Amino acid sequence: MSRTLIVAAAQTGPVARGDSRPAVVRRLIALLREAHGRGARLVVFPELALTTFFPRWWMEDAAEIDSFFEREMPGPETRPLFEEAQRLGVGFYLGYAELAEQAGRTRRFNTAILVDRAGRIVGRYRKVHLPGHRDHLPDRPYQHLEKKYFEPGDLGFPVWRSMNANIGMCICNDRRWPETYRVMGLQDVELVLLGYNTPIPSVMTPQYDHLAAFHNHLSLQAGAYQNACFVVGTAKAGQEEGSNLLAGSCIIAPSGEIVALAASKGDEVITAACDLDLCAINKRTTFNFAAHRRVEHYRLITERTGAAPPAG
Ligand code: CDT
Repeated sequence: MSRTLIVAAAQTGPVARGDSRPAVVRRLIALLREAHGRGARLVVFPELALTTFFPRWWMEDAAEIDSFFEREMPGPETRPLFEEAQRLGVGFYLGYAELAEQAGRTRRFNTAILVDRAGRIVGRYRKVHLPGHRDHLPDRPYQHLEKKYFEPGDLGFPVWRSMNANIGMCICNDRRWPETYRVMGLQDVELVLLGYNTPIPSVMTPQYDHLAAFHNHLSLQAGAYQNACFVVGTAKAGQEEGSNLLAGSCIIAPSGEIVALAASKGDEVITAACDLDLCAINKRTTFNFAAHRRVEHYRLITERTGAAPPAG
């Protein structure tokens, strides 16, 4: 039986600070319907898809901060997306800001969920590699305060067997780190799903702003090739509250080739027919981990966090 799955990246254009959740959810549903009309059975939405990219602003008022977070998923405003996806028989990835009450403590994460075709949440991922800074830098027109608003994810990089595929998730900056893909590769991942908000100029590396699109694809293509899996990267793109967000949503094959690419900076669906059995080519040969990895030489990867020069 063919394991070809039509997958969609549902890129969105900007979401304004004043856009209501129901209005954003209506946009996501329109994209979901378009993807379904093109045969997609799995749709990937962006990181923090329900709101504007609020970590660009320093905020101190707790109620204002909490207004960007979801306390339940689905909640009354997001349930229509779940219901429509279930009606259409389409699974999806959705990024959002999660407020969780755990062991008597309020915790905030940059989260993505995997929802199966029956509308059940089958996977939850909390962003591990939080970029930016936590201190107030008021001289900048835009900041990148993910380290202030979120805790690092506490769930690792699981892979779920769902929809006849081995599926993993990560979020935005995670895509730049080879460890992200390799931990999932070691669980035989076939599809890595991720959403992103990549502001240009970057607060970290303005020297490389002209290379933002290149670095995006470089990271996604390397992750796919070196771990013999498909990667779906979905942007929130365009001029959002005066900040420019990178577009370039794409679907990458296990060969590392881009097989679908968004052409706009707005709401746009791209699809690819992903033959999941193609993953086996490199999983059995060049990247047959069991045959070729030499873990005795990789200890520094988990023992040391920051780089240190050689002794002497
Ligand atoms: N959202 C997110 O993770 N954005 C980062 C920007 C890094 S610059 C602080 C990214 O990797 O695209």
